[in-house]
Amino acid sequence: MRISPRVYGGLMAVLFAAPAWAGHEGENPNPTDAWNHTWTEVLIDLWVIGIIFGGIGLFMLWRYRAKSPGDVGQAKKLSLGAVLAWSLVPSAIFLADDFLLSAKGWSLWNIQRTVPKNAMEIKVTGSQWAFGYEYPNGVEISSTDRDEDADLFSQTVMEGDMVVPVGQPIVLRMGATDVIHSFGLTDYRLKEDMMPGRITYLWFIAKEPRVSQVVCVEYCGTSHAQMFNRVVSVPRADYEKWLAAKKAEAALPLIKVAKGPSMDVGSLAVGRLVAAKKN
Ligand SMILES: [Cu+2]
Repeated sequence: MRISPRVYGGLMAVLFAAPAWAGHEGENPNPTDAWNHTWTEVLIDLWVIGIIFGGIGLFMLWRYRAKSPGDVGQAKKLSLGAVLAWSLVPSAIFLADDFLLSAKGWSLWNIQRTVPKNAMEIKVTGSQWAFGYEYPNGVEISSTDRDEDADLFSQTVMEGDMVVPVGQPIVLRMGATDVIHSFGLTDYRLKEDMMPGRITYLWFIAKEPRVSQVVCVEYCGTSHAQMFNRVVSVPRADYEKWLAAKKAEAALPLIKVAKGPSMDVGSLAVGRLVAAKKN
């Protein structure tokens, strides 16, 4: 079977036009959009390549099928040019597309690693088995503040949520106190390890009010599956109100709620809550 240069040209054009169909180039530096965009391109290219090569394979199966039980068939002698073309052209198509996607992945990685100058920093600490957050004004939140029977799909802010303002780039500076954890913010297509003795970071920006789940995505011990909480993005005015309320709550005198030599972060938070309700 001969495939004319025109057909090859057409196939390549379809393959390389695919990224353009997938969206617009470089108009928005929001990493979440960029990750979604690149993933769409990869999927489109996989489909295009799959259909082209699968189609050629199926055509060959049909074209050169055995026509009777004794039909053995004979390999046609190919010229050197045909052998080279059949090996190199498909490889070149694959490789060129791989290089194109790698280059786009590289530019996306640069977006993800370059924190905007106006980003607000939140310190995040992973420990068995909780995420702790510290805001620039000293407010501290822990995922253990969450009620055990809390509705995780609730659309309102609850205890233990990390709350961020919409439209504000947020950079998370992350570490761990014990073993390796990993901060998985799947709605934003983000994941970064949290390690003892090393500070890692990632940044994101919420485009609209929404509730997103954070999960630990590095197995970190018995209660790894309990290590999750929520990132809730709200309009800036609501964020300021929430932050001020948290600041006021933190200033309340602590009352002892746990007997024994030490209180964990959860009991401290409960202590503040109890004090807040009394006032
Ligand atoms: Cu963990």
